[in-house]
Amino acid sequence: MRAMTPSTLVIAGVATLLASSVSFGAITNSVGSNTVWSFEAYTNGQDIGTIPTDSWQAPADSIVVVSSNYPTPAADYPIPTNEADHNLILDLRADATNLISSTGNVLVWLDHLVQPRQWDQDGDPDSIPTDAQMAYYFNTNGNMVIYHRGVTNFTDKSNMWSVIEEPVIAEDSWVRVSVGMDYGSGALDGSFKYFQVKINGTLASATDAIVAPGATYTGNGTYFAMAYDSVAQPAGINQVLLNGTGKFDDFVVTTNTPDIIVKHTVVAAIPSGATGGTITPSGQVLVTDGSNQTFVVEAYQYWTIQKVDIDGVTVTNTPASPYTNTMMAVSADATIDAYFEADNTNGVPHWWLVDAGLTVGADPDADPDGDGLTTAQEHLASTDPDDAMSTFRITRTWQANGTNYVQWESELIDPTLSDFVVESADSPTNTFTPAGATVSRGDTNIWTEAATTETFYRLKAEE
Ligand SMILES: [Ca+2]
Ligand SMILES: [Ca+2]
Repeated sequence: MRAMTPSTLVIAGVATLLASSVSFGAITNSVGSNTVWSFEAYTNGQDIGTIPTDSWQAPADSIVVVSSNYPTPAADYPIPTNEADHNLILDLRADATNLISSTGNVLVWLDHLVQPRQWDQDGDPDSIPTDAQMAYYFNTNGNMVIYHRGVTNFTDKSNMWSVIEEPVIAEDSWVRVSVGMDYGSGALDGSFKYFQVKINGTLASATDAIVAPGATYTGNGTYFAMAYDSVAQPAGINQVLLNGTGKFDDFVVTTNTPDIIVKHTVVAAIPSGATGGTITPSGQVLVTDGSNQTFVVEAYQYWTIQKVDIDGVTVTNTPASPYTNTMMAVSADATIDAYFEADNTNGVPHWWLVDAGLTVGADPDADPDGDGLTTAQEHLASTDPDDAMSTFRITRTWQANGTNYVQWESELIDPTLSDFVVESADSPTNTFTPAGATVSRGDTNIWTEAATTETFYRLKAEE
């Protein structure tokens, strides 16, 4: 059996112990004991290619156990989503081998998690050992591609690669791959035996796979003929090869059918730049395949839910808050985004009026503090509509070391408004034009530019 996640991780096992493998280690892993590598018992940073009793073979520092939290950012080592306990995973930095003895077992499952790199070379990998029984890799479309013997009409017995159309695995996603090597079922015309592959729990199907061992050829089944002349060899796996680089975890070799729990990631978010409420739960939410997941969107006081999108498609506009959405029978990764809008009068947000000490019903066109600016204008200028001393004006100018400085003050800033614009002119009667880059709103705003001649400045606030 041999599998590949390129740039690639190839996980492979071959029918017989290769002569070359004798020189670098003896088989110490027996399937009879349901061999498991979760890597949780190892030390962070440990090179397991140096532990002879594990039967992992690789150049030094090639197969290193790393913490999912190391190094930062953790995104470099994301935790697999399919299992609960994943503090440590295997970082495969070069080809590695594991020696396994499964001789005498009629059905052997190799169950594992990989974060594959996609094979971006022209054509299929061509370095598959001649005695490999099975191999796989992922192509640039996110499809698994399986190496097996062709059985079309039972006439073509050359090895081939089959693209598995579904499911598609997103780049950088973890995927659970379970390969069942069936050494017990009847050999087809005495030439070869079969295997099945589950991708995140779903059996892979292909035109060149048959519906059952020994069945008449119809195609579009889930049983792939093993590559190589498996019947002529002792039934079993001796070697698993991981080719290329990638992340790998929870490798189990067992005679039991794996208990596969597939989970999907639903990312629940208030998109960047949006504000005004909450979505619960939020962030990356793991949902067991086929189960339901409820999200609650709630607007803050003085805010309204504008819309909720699932996978970029709006599922509701201005629903009452709180709004509850239950994703039914989740079968794939998804996103849910909540957008909010501020309750307002003529564009002046009610939350801003309340923050300013006014009421939700305050007239935006009134000037309660008598500073000459309406409340709507003070909103635009980020000044206090309830304080006559707070108004839109330059508070200080000075010149130093060949630089002109212009300063003004803000408070009660609505973050959705644009930056301030500073305009300049040679004389107050000339046309003012933008003086350069805008100034983001802060408590104290200072504009500078190289002093040339005498210059007049004015401030502008925009929505
Ligand atoms: Ca005013
Ligand atoms: Ca004022």
